[in-house]
Amino acid sequence: MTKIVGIAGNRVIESIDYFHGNHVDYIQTELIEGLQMFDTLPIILPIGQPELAEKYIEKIDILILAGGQDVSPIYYNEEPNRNLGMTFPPRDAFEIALVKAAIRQNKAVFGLCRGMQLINVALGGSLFQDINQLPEFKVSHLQAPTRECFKTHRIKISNDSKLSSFLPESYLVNSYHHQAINQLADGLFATAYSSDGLIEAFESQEHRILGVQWHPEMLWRYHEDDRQLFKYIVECL
Ligand SMILES: [Mn+2]
Repeated sequence: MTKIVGIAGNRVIESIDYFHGNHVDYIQTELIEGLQMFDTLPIILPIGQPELAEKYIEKIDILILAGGQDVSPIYYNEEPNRNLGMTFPPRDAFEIALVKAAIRQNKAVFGLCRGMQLINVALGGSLFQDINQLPEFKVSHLQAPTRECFKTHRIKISNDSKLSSFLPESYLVNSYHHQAINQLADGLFATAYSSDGLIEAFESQEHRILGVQWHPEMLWRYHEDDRQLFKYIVECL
């Protein structure tokens, strides 16, 4: 059966000049086309009122949360660190409501990079606002300007995880984050770590949740493993 996949959109705040005075809600083409490899109907959910989340979730089978701005620390009760990047609280509020509604309605939820962090915050966890200020994290998790199609750091995947059913224990990923999971929310289990000890994936036993800290949408054209990840999200999560 064709799965309807709702991808929570981002907004180009700075797009006034390019789009003739208009703001634009969007999602990356690579993410849409990764889903279109399989039997899906991807739709973009424009940023809206949190009160609409339940109705949006009723229309979809799978919720996907993509990358982007830092999650506002307002949502995990911290003051902003001076190295916090751009935040966009209306997106956070809408996506937090979508995650909660998807769990209530037992829909699958997949988050990548910021999306993974957002799920953790929605469920009561917290983030490191800037890992580059913390000397214990020695691995480079911001690989730019190395291109996104190249995998740059290694992670270790737990052998009892969902990911281990199609990925090897020692696995290479790309990396574009300066934030990371700090306190993991109740009900989530870390299933992959970088060699410096950051959580690179989590799942839930109770709910249909998978989060990864890397960007599979930038990799699937080049790496079969990442096509398998999209297949898993669509067919098994
Ligand atoms: Mn990383």
